[in-house]
Amino acid sequence: MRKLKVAFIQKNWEDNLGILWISALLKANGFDARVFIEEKGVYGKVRNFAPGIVGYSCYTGDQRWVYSSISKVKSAGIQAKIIVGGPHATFFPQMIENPLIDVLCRGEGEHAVLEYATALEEGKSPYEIKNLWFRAEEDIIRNDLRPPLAELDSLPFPDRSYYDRYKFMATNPYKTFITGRGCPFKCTFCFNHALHDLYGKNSKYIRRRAVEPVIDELMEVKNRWGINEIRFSDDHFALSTAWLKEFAAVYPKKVGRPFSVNTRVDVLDEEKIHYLKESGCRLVCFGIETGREDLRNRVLKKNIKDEQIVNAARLLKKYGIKYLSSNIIGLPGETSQDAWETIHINQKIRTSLPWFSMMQYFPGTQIYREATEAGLLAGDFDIDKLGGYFQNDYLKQDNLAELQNIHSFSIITSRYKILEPIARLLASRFKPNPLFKAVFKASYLVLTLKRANFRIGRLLWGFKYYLRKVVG
Ligand code: B12
Ligand code: SF4
Repeated sequence: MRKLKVAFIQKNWEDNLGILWISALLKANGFDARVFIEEKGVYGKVRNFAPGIVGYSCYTGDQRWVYSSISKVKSAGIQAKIIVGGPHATFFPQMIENPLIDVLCRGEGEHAVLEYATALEEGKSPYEIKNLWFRAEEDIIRNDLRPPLAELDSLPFPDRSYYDRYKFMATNPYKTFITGRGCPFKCTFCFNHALHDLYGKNSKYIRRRAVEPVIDELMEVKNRWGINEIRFSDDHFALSTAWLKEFAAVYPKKVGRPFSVNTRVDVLDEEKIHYLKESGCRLVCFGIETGREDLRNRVLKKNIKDEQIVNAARLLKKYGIKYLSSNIIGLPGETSQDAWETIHINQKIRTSLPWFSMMQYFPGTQIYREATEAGLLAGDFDIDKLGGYFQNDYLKQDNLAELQNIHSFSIITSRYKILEPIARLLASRFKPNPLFKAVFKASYLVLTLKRANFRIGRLLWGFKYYLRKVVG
């Protein structure tokens, strides 16, 4: 065992596969790595572990928490190098200017962190390690990116050993897995085109694990901690028919647990849906984004026709698979009628779980660049103040308040068309207010319960999660 230890601290009681994969590779190379979840007394526990490196994964919106947690690490007297990675660090590398951070990682972290830990352990200079940026003396060292890892199966399985210390995580009825990385599409609001551009057009960005190791990983987790239901977090689980066919031949016999996947409607056909059903897929999540086909394809570059959405919904219904649609309100130039069109298409296809966010303008994305250039983001727009998926207070558009109200009524009117006239009246006449927001929260709660199939075990776990997260 090597001497240097690496601690990762995370905010949420959710598996962060990025961190778990880095931890697994460190352990496979003799380092002691440990994932800590923020809770009472966590900084004392990290201090007792005595890490030489403390790492954070940062999504856009998480920065303030990351900075405050690093301050607590320092106040606890933990003398460790601080490294931050994840999508926000990748697209907003200016984070390295913050004196709280020693090292920033852009792109994939497994080999970068391994090389960094090895350099520290062996007393060698880390300053040329690819993917890493450093604040050294007066200057910032910006190293190039290495190509994306060609063979995902060369990695050990994500290190879930922290379930043994956090029993609550082990009892999570949903466990998350990933069978591939990368997405071939170029939607302007998503991080994928930006990441692909960063790696270079010729890089092998889209990678899929073989079916066998995926099943082995699932079996390992099932046998050691148990699995109730699975969420595959891949951007596109249903890209390849051959992969799905092979998966369907093994999964039901060996793993046999219900699962949900993300995909696009234009890659779904009856054969793929048949294999998904045969495997035990309970829920398919796909993006509609907007009910206005022209906005969907011109502004968001989604390249999906209404007809493809309707067709996929019909097939999923035929096979008895529920579907969740993700929709966005607050597109640049979106009129209130456009937003209602998004609700209409959900009414038309009778979406089982209509999920609506307010547009998040993330740094690095094409839509962020275009909106900034067009002066659409308010002068005081500050990415450190992003409030999460359901909030956007900074789009400079006269109808922003009405769009926020439509968002509040989006889930309920997608399900109950009869409520639309009254919702339209309220949305156009009143300012956003706590009552409208309560309507959203209540309908979102029902959607979450429906997603959990109203099963008591899941509901109880969800309730405990809420208490831990919100009450502490
Ligand atoms: C599953 C998922 C979730 C889950 C679980 C999140 C979690 N905490 O684990 C849930 C549903 C809770 C969720 C919520 C959110 N999510 Co989310 N989510 C994903 C999803 C679909 C998969 C993540 C994943 O496992 N990826 C696979 C791993 C291997 O990749 P990775 O995390 O990027 O990690 C690699 C590198 O980034 C790097 N790295 C990561 N962490 C670290 C840490 C260190 C120290 C180092 C050195 C390197 C490093 O190395 C890793 C291995 O190579 C991604 C889309 C995607 N395809 O990644 C979106 C995604 C990450 N989510 C995103 C966002 C914004 C969010 C939210 C912040 C949205 C919001 N504003 O509310 C919330 C809140 C998240 C939170 N605070 O935890 C964005 C991030 C964009 C951005 N610019 O930050 C993504 C990319 C979606 C998108 N299409 O834009 N999310
Ligand atoms: S298809 Fe989905 S994952 Fe792929 S780029 Fe578009 S939004 Fe992102």
